[in-house]
Amino acid sequence: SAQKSYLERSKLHSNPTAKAFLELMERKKSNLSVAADLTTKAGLIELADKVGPYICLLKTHIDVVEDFDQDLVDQLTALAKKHDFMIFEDRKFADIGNTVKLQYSSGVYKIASWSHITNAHMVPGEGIIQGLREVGLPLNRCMLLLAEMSSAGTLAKGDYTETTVQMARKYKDFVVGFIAMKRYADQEGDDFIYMTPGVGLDQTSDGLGQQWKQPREVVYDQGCDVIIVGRGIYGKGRDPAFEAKRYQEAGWNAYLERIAK
Ligand code: UP6
Repeated sequence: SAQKSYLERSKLHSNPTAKAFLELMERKKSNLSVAADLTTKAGLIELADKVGPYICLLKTHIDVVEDFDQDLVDQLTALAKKHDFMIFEDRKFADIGNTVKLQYSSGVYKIASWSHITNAHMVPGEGIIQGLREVGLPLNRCMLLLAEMSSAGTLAKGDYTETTVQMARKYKDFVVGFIAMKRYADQEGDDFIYMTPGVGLDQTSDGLGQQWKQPREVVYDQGCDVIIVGRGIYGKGRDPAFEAKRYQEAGWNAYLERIAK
């Protein structure tokens, strides 16, 4: 499906949220997700409003926000409507099925109530998908599996990555894609959405293991669908709206080039 347009893919997708997401990407001409890793509510809302016009997906780490409250969720939800983007809480669940059910539905953050997409590690085995699916499927949510990571020395590779892909195939109604560094070979009926973090136009590493690649390498060479960009957009001295536009163009042009291959 690397050669198909997001719109063509949306028409065939069985998960309603993935379908709506692919449509949104095409409508907005954006395959950019901003990783909004800010620690205050005001900062997060301000960033979401500034980059909103350029993104398809706002990626949050809600547990780093010091003054989290329900009003933050309400405001993010309103901004998602205003600017036409979806929300992805990058929770990286990693526990047994019963525990992740509680972490996803309950507690301070009630992630399932507001986040269209979330994700999980496969370390615990397939029970983690079953648990999240029980909560998320009735709410029309969907999830990604972390098949690979962007960081140096990651253990998510080889057999681990392969088994993760097989598990996604088994729960296709809820698992709609991967956090991955490259697109994997399609099997009959596959249409996974590939989202790739570790993207930056100006720098290649952060001194803490993060490795940044160019948008074109990710989307054109590796065939991934969504570029996830954090500090390249909101980092010190940067103008987030200006940078978001720059990454939106880079990501979209690489996609147009890819489907024209
Ligand atoms: N992230 C990665 N690599 C992964 C998975 N997730 O960097 O393999 C997440 C980080 C951060 C964002 O948790 O929120 O993507 C990357 O931000 P950056 O562009 O500022 O490095």
